[in-house]
Amino acid sequence: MATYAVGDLQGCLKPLQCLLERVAFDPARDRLWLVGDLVNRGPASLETLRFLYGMREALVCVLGNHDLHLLAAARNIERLKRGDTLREILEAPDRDELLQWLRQQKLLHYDEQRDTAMVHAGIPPQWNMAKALRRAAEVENALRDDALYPMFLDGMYGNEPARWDKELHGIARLRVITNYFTRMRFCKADGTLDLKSKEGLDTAPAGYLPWFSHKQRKTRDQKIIFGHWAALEGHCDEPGVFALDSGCVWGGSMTLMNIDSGEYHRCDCSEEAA
Ligand SMILES: [Mn+2]
Repeated sequence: MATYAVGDLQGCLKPLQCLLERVAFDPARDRLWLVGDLVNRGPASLETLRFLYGMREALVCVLGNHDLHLLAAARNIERLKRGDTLREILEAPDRDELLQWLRQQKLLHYDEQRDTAMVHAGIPPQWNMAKALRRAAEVENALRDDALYPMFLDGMYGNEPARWDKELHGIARLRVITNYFTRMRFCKADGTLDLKSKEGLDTAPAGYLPWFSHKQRKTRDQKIIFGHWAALEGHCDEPGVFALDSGCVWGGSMTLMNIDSGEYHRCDCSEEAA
């Protein structure tokens, strides 16, 4: 049995299949961790979601910003933006089954045995793992709760509040938690977010650092696997922090990592560029 993690799929199925073939992945034996952003922008979002659903017993999955956007667009089609490639999912006969599965996924996964976490964007420097898991559970609970679900999806958009405060409540509280786990790149040591800069490390606004670079980061003793930040091109110099988004949908490559051996595999995505 082997356990792998793969970077953002964004509706690119062929490179995923290329990687799974490369390592002779067997869903009855092996496990695949997904860093989220399973869909959108790429050419085959519906096919990708169906493929994953078919092997769901072998998966560990955390949600990305594009996955949450899909769930919100399923409630309100007006949420679809130019460049989204989600309509095929919303019009599919099996959409409810697929979206119901997606809705059950986590924001943060922590494997105690390996002392390894997986999250789409990152974990803010001021939270230790136990705290991060409790905060993630608040949003996971809202996603699963029929009464909270519409309130959450309608209210999750926006960049404020820019910083966590334990006194926050309601949708503002859920929004900042969601922004940390699914959208963060740069922040301050106290967790103040900048959600505008999306490029490489040299584009940090004054006073901000990549979330993983803060010296006092409370998760620095754990391994963390993340995606979301294509401009890093799959590289991160921070020990124990593994950036898996290598920009497949932008014509880069898709990255698969064997979590236990640290071995990397890449499949080219040039044909998948949207
Ligand atoms: Mn993302």
